[in-house]
Amino acid sequence: MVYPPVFSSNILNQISTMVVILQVHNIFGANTNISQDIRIINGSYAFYQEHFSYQVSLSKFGQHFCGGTILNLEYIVTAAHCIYNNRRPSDITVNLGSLKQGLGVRRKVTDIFMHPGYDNKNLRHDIAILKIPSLGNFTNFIKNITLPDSSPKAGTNCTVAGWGVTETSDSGTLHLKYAKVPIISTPRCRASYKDQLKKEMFCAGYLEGGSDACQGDSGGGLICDQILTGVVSWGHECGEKYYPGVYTDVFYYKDWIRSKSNCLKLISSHLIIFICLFINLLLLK
Ligand code: 4AZ
Repeated sequence: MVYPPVFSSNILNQISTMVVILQVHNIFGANTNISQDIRIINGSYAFYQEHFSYQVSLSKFGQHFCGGTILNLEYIVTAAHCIYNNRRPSDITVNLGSLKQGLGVRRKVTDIFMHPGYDNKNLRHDIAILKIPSLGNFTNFIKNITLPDSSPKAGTNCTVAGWGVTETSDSGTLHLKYAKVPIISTPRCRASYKDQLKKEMFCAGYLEGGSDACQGDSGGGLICDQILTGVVSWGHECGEKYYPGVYTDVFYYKDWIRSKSNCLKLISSHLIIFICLFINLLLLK
């Protein structure tokens, strides 16, 4: 188990979570036939919100459509393909701090930065940044995640989570699910995806098939040792033999992410506006 149980003061919340988990299992029927799974496919229900405090759901008209990860108090990282057909910021709501879809804190997106190189045909540069009104401060349930200092290492054990399609539900899950997936080396993954696997992408999952992200999990983070290492991007089906999930390599985009979401940038742009106003005033005199 990646997330060893810890004792929380919020016992009631945990009990209600457990009740929902039991109910969800009951509604859909717990799947015991793991080898038959083709899609998340062999994941588990998240139990402690604290362990997924970086995870957000993006919704449009109340409907979940993608995942995302909290970068800082004002910025979320997601996949560009999630935003490609949703370009109006105010149509997108970021839902934070809840394992259950539709609950928790909500923020309407105020600005979208899609990677300028994003290509909807081959999903290159599948990364986007969303701006939200400041969260004010972080809590145990809503927290940011760290950006990587190095490229992904094959064999590292990571976690992917989302409300996407599961082995038992084509419409996704109301309660957050997660799966543990190891990073697969590029040569091994290229054997499957050939030149569709570009240098700014990497694979995680199981070549023998099994746990995987799926539709609706896109945009969510692949977290390795508490670091945002990948963004759920694409794959051939879900959980299929020889076809692990493909992720955007966050390290590759670190400078771009920083340039869009860093408060230094904001300070400098405000400074520029201030200097411009000052010069204008001087000229008017
Ligand atoms: C999708 O359609 C999708 N198995 C996301 C992830 C994967 C496949 C498809 C990876 O959004």
